[in-house]
Amino acid sequence: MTDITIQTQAALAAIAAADSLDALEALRLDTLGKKGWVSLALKTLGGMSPDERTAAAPAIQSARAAIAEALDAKKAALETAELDARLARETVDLTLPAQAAPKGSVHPVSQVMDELAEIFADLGFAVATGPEIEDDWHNFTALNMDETHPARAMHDTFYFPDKTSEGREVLLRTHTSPVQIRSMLAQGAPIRIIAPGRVYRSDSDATHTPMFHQVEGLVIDKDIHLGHLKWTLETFFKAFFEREDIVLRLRPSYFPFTEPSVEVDVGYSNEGGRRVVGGHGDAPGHAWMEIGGSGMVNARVLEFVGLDPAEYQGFAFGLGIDRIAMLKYGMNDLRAFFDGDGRWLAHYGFSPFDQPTLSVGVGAKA
Ligand code: FA5
Repeated sequence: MTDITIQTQAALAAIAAADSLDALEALRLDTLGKKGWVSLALKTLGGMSPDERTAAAPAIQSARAAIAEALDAKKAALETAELDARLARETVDLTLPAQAAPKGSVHPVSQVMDELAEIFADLGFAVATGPEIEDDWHNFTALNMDETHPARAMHDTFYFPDKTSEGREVLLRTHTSPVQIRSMLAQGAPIRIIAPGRVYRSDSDATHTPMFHQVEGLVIDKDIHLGHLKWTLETFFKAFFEREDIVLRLRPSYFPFTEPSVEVDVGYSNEGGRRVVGGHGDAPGHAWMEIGGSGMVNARVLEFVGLDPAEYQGFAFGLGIDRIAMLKYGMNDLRAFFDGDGRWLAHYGFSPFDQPTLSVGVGAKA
């Protein structure tokens, strides 16, 4: 037997006996590695005469092929064995309680809803809810938008094919205002509620999404006027943004369910590409951002729910929760709210222990 044959047989035996991937790697380096004996032997071919090369080359090349094949086969076998061993070792007992530290976080929208409830509770408001699958009577008609009212078309409504037993259209509520109707019908007056929740419109870009969140506010009592509305919103925003220099602008507007109606804008400035609320929107470097609609509840709405407008009046407002969350926590694309991206949630989410309270602060971030 030639030296090469003896060396090859020894290498093949060592490969067969290797009991770990590390040992196998050491054998690969010894043979086919840059300084391995097979590679060095191959290099000697270059210095041989053509006759010598013809005589020596087949043995070296077949040694290389045999060793490479043996290494590959052994590697695959060792990997399979290792995986089998791991699978046998790492059994999971699904009946055990979770041991890892909690990884979930509270979505900024949920956090802001808790903050809203905390601030408005302090102002004497209760939290009311209503169904997301509504009928057109609560969503439109009782809010003074009859079937032919043009504002119905402006809401880009998602309709269901079926009707209710009373023959009403079924839809995904386009705003939280139907909760005003449901609350007044259930409770009468006086009333002081907020109603946070999901609403739906067929609408999508960086500041509009087909599902978004609003919070409705409703106060009905005797002698309520627009001044109460402005004070309530200003007091809320100062507590919410935790700063005193909040300036609101009430802009005349139109909603069928309020008369007069005002659009609420908040002054902000741009700092390093981030919108920071505070200051007068007309001041240098500042602008106004629309955050909601409001007004005095239309007498026709009070009549729809059986209240006497000569006795009771009130105000209502509807704010975009996602917009105020973006402003407070510095996000710039609304669509990211609903992507379910774990990295976004890890960055912008809140610890479940970070409960907003007025004494500790409604903006504390863990
Ligand atoms: C309304 O929905 C009225 N119901 C508000 C209201 C309530 C007025 C009570 C008077 C009395 P509007 O369509 O303007 O109004 O929506 C209110 C706010 O919701 C907007 O200012 C905005 O902040 C937010 N909003 C509206 N559309 C979207 C959307 N597609 N994505 C995210 N936020 C939105």
